[in-house]
Amino acid sequence: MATAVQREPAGISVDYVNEPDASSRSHSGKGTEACPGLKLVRVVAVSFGLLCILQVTLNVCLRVFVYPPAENKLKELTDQYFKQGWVYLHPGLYYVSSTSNTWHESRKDCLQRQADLVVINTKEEQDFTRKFNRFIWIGLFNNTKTRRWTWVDGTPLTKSYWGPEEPNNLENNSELCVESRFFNQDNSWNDIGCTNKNFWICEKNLAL
Ligand code: MMA
Ligand code: CA
Repeated sequence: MATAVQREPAGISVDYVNEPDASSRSHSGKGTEACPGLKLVRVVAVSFGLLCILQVTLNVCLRVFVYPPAENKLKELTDQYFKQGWVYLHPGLYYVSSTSNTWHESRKDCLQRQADLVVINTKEEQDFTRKFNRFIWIGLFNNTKTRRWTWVDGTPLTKSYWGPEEPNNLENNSELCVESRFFNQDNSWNDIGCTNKNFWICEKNLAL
C-alpha cells in the first residue's frame, strides 16, 4: 500500500493517502471475515472443476489412443487385409485365389495365410462361393477313416448344399473333395477328385 508523508509546520502528521478509509476497509473485509467458509467453498469448487476437465481429457485420450472403439479396430484390421486381397463378410475374412490348384495345394496356401479353406456355416457364405462363376474348392472333404464328410475345422457336415444327384462319387470311387460347381444354383456342391485344379476360397475368423 503506498503511503505519503506530509510535513506540516505545526507538527508531523501521517496521512494514508491511498489507503481506503476505515468504513470501506471494514466493508471489504466483512465478506470473508463474516463468512470464512466461502473461500474454502470456492477453492473446492474450482478444484472440482479442474478435476472434471482433467477427467474428460483423460477419457478422450484413452478413447482415441489406448482403447479405440471396436468399430475403429475392425476398420483398421479390415483395411489392412483389404490391401492383401481379403474381403470382409461378417463375421469372417475371405481370400479368393486368382489361380487354380489341387484341393491339397489350395489348402496349403490358406494355411500359409494363417487361414483355412472356407467352412460354410451360413447361406451368406454359400452364396458368396457362387458369386465368382467359377469352380471353387471349399473346406469339405471325405474323411477316409470315418467315411464322413468333414469340414477342415473338424466339424461334421450338418447343413449341406449338394447339387442335384450329388454326391455321386462318380470318378473311380475317389471323389473325396468338394467344390462349389453349379454356381447358378442355390445347391452348388459337387464331390470330385482332389487332384483336379480349381480356384479356392480361404477363410479367417477374426477373434474380436
Ligand atoms: C463330372 C464330375 C462329377 C460330377 C458330374 C456331374 C462327369 O462327371 O464332376 O463329380 O458329379 O460331372 O454331372
Ligand atoms: Ca460328383
